[in-house]
Amino acid sequence: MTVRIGLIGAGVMGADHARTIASGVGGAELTAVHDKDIDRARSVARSCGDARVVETADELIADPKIDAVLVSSPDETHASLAVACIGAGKPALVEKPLASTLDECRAVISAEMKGGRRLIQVGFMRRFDPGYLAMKEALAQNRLGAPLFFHCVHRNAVGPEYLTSELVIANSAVHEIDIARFLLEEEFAWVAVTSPRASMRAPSRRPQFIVLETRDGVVVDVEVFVDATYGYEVKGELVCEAGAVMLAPNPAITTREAGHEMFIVEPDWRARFKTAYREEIAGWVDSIRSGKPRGSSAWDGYAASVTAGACLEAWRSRTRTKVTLADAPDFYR
Ligand code: ISE
Repeated sequence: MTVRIGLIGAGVMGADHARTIASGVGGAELTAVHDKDIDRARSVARSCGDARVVETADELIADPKIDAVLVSSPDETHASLAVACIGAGKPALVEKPLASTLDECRAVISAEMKGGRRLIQVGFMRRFDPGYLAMKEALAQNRLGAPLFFHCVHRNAVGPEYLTSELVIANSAVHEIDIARFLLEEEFAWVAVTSPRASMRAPSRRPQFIVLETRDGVVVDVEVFVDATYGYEVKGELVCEAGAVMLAPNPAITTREAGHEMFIVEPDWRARFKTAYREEIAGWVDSIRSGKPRGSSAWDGYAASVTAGACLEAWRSRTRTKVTLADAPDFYR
């Protein structure tokens, strides 16, 4: 069975996902595209084979010739589209964050639990990144002892214009929150956030430095700087009792020339996580065909948003803030 995918949102991420599907993800095809900007939908559909352009998101979700929906429209539309997909009984890959508010996250979760089927996967692509998967494998082998620190760096060359100091946390650092939960298989208990002065190149938003503590006492620190200018860079180092494991820079080559050694730093997240995005969509298609959920669930999306919310509170209050998250319902275990 070929999974016929409908794409909602043909902007930066949507167009990239469309290209990934069109360039060959086994067992899937891009069948239809919707975007508020119909010309944008047309150009993405045209550039990716013969996908149809659909006037409205509701029409796309209700279309019997579409088996699954990829949601990459603006953050504030994610929750209502996820609930509509659940209502139509259609699997959906929803770009992160799951929703713009915790109430909206909870509405998605209660709709999914009422429907009795896991249909929502949230777009935390790092869970499919070969580097982070190798880190998880190294931890699972238990040669390094228990983790103590997880040091993270997350830099954009120039982050999207809509990113404010708050969204640097809720839209960017949310990646570190999810991947730390995935690697450590733990929830967070406390968080503190501080900011250096703003970069003169981007005076309207502040870089953020986030220090999270898990319930079992692992410290996760995250530098998020979305105006680093030189390129897109993500670093991660897990320090354990008897060793450490870190993400290796992943350039294909390094060049030595005139006394210098250099390698390319990717321009943005689409290039840096190209393999992860492909594996994420392939994993999603696989989960639809097998019925076994993969990747981040709606509960993971909620947990990441709850933790990001506590980060925002900690930043605004300049105080160490408690992260309050109920235990995951059995439905999500
Ligand atoms: C963007 O939405 C992403 O998801 C990227 O991974 C992140 O680096 C960037 O800062 C976000 O705006």
